[in-house]
Amino acid sequence: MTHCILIGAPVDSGQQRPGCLMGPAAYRVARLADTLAALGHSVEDRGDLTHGEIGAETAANPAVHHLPETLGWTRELARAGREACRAGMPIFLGGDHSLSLGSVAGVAQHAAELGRPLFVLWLDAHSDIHSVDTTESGNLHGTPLGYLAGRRGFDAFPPFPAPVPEENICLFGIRSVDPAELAALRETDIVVNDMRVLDEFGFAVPMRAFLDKVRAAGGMLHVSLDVDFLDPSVAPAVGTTVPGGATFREAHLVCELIHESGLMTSLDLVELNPFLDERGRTARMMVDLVGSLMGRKVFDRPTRSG
Ligand code: 4U7
Ligand code: MN
Ligand code: MN
Ligand code: MN
Repeated sequence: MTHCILIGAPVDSGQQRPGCLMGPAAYRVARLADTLAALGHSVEDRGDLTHGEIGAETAANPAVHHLPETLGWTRELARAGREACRAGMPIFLGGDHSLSLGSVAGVAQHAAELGRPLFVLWLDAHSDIHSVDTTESGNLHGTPLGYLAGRRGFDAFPPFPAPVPEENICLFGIRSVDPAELAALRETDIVVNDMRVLDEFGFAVPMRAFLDKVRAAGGMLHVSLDVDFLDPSVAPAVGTTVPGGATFREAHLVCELIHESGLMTSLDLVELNPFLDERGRTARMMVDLVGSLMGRKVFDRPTRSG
């Protein structure tokens, strides 16, 4: 059993469609805490963070918007994340994906203090590897992977505490990559399991390969789950839908494999926009997936991977 620490992060500044700030409330209404408790876990809800004091920083790239607010969130989330890691497993309730600029910074700081390698699994339609300099939309929810991988172009941000080595990062489910992101990815050793790979090999084989690598290294595993990893037909409540995503069962299988590995040490739930939802079904889907990530199964059987 795990001590789960819920951290509400009503971040809305990393993109331009209002509504993600309602995410933490929607997860609570969809009974996230009860779902975890029913699986035998202890749950501590630390409530919602705020971005704290903000400055007047500007970026050279004129497209970038809400930089000071995003920096405020980043500082606050890094602080709260590091603190929560010491007490249990943080589950960050977003909020748009710019929250991972801070959540992973806090987690990385903690892993560095323990002297353990950190691995990051990015479940997303997008690669989110822009920098502040390369983003064309100016939406900073497209940059967190660039920051945590230690890319250039984040001068306005605090230096990332312990950049995650490229080989420790796995993109999973992607199907929308901008030209500048493609150029960046081509230069890295990041494992790119795009939908083309998953169509051919299925979800289980590449997922097990990555989890085996984490286990062999004695690593900690941060999972960042973007709602748009899922196909819009099962998860419509997101501003950046991309067709051809994970089905209901594919997503659950991924979560079940992660649970069986016993490796996950922190989790982001990001990009839910409850204002775009249909009677709460996306919020409930996400809570359901957390159930699978945290041990819900139909039947007990010996597992192949652990
Ligand atoms: B998300 C995009 F142009 N790449 O930079 C951009 F396609 O956190 C999308 O994965 C970013 O939802 C999506 O704006 C960020 C776009
Ligand atoms: Mn996305
Ligand atoms: Mn994302
Ligand atoms: Mn999005």
